[in-house]
Amino acid sequence: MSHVPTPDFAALVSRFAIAGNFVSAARHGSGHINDTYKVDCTHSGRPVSYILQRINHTIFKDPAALMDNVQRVTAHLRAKLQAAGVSDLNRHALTVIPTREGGPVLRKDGQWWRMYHFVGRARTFDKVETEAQVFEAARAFARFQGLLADLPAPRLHDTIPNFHNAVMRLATLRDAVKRDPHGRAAGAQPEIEFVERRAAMCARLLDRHQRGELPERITHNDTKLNNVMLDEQTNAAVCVIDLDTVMPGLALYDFGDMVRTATAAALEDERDLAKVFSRPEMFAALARGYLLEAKFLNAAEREELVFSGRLITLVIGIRFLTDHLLGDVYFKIHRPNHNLDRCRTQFNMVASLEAQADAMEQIVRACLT
Ligand code: ADP
Ligand code: GN1
Ligand code: MG
Repeated sequence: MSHVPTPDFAALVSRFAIAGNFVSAARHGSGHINDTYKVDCTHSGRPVSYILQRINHTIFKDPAALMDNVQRVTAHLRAKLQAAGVSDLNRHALTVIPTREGGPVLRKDGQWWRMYHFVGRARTFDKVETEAQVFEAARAFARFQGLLADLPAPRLHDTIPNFHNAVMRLATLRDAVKRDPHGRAAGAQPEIEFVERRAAMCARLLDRHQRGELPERITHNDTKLNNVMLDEQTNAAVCVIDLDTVMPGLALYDFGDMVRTATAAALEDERDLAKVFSRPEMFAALARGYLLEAKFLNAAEREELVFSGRLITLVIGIRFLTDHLLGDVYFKIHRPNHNLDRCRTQFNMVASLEAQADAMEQIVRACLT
């Protein structure tokens, strides 16, 4: 969406029920999907900040339904945190700022905009630095799943249907290879073959779900590490963010995406593949943090924790590869072949996770006893 001209931020922000006067707005964060800005205002002489986001409505086809989910989820989290005696609720649950008309999202010139309170004195990590950070982040995502377990009906909207459906993602890749609209398949042959050698992995969790062994839960579905904010002083988890994909899913998809991002020794787009591997000490911290909190997991879910890391990493790699073949229409790119580079790191991670699978199973078993 980078072709969209720079918005008139002052005019946009004036349509939301914020306290204070607009001062400035600047691009913020490194998400691949939405356009995110930090908005600085002053209120009674004091600085106050907000997050303003243009929802990517090419990807999220029904932003009104998405915001309905976000409102229900954030209200539920807030009520439960309040009941548990948590103070400073705007910092611990994402808080939607309504428009002046009272709605959760502003429709303007064909774009969809929303605002959140800015979670201050906290930061996100594209690459995690310490085991304490991983432990805290994993606990936060597990707690998030636990707090949402009793969200009242109706079922949340599927903001992106089949989001983690590995069989469907594989079929979409195969179709992209066959059509090859940009002539890029020849240059990605080793990556395509890497996937084909692992095609049988794709149905495993879906089959167990269909057999009733893996239950549907309310899950975050995008638990990469930069979607949880940690206190910049203490590293304590402050707030789970990026709630666009919160919807019914498998708990294992959330655990798997944490394995993919929290244990990676390098950034998602690192070109020096020698630097890309899964760090066992980070996996241990992740398993400890997650399992300390996720007491709700059943036996089948526990059995598949280690596998889920390999699967989700393969699937995200498949999605990067597909987007590369289709001309970079989904993930934001900042250089040529960016999605191919991202795909390569994911497949290196898969290979590293395969090599460490037995050791990882032992770590999980130790956490469970
Ligand atoms: P995307 O879907 O594009 O990943 P996110 O909602 O994750 O968008 O936002 C991108 C980045 O902006 C986050 O990684 C985080 O650093 C920052 N961010 C998002 N929401 C907030 C918030 N409420 N307070 C502070 N920072 C935020
Ligand atoms: C996207 O929105 P962001 O940047 O947190 C993507 C995830 C991928 C991730 C890969 C809605 O996450 O599914 O795992 O990029 N989100 C969506 O970095 O597709
Ligand atoms: Mg994000």
